[in-house]
Amino acid sequence: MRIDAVSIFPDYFQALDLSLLGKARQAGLIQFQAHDLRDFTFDKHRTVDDTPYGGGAGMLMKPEPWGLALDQILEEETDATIIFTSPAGEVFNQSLAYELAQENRIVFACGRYEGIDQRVVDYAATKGKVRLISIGDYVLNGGEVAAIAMTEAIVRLIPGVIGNAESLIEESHSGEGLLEYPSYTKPAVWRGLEVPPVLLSGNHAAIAKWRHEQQVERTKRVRPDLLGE
Ligand code: 6GU
Repeated sequence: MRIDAVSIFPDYFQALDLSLLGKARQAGLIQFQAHDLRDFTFDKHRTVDDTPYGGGAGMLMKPEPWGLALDQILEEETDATIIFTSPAGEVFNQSLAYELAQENRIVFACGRYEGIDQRVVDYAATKGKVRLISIGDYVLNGGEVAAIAMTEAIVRLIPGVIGNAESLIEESHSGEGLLEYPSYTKPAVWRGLEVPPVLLSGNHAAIAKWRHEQQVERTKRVRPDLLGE
């Protein structure tokens, strides 16, 4: 998979050099390239924003640099998914991460200010599959952190990126739709706090039952919406 991100703060994406994602890139499992939107401007101030037609607060990102950036990044590519990060988009979740992990090419268009001229979205739709995606019901200053979060969630699902594929099955938000159970490691007593005795019992059926009860209890308590309640 190849992922590109267009932003006025491409340095944000240095975070993707680290850890598992960095290893996946070194192993050639993914290619990632960040692009500076200002490289597609021609004026002295490298202007990317302007006032909105019809009035209203704040500045909007102007279309011309976006058009040039998308043309250069996509060239003859017709099969890319172009994701506009937007608090007004569909909400990202694990099933969307699985869906996007099947793609060959993803381009993140990271908006700042009050957003991007709508014609950029309409133009992008002539070049590939467009989606507007939010990472939750709160407002960020720009889409960079959202694009990094989505990239991490997507890339770790690509076969070979996570060494232990089993750890993908048991985690929260996959499979059964329950949150993960609490986990413990050694020592058995730490600062007077004990590991639940069932985990030391060696009784695998009892351990599985306890873990499932913990999952249901935790999910009911903090995320009743996952249970349809
Ligand atoms: Cl994708 N962008 C911005 N600016 N804010 C957000 C978001 C995205 N998702 C949640 N809040």
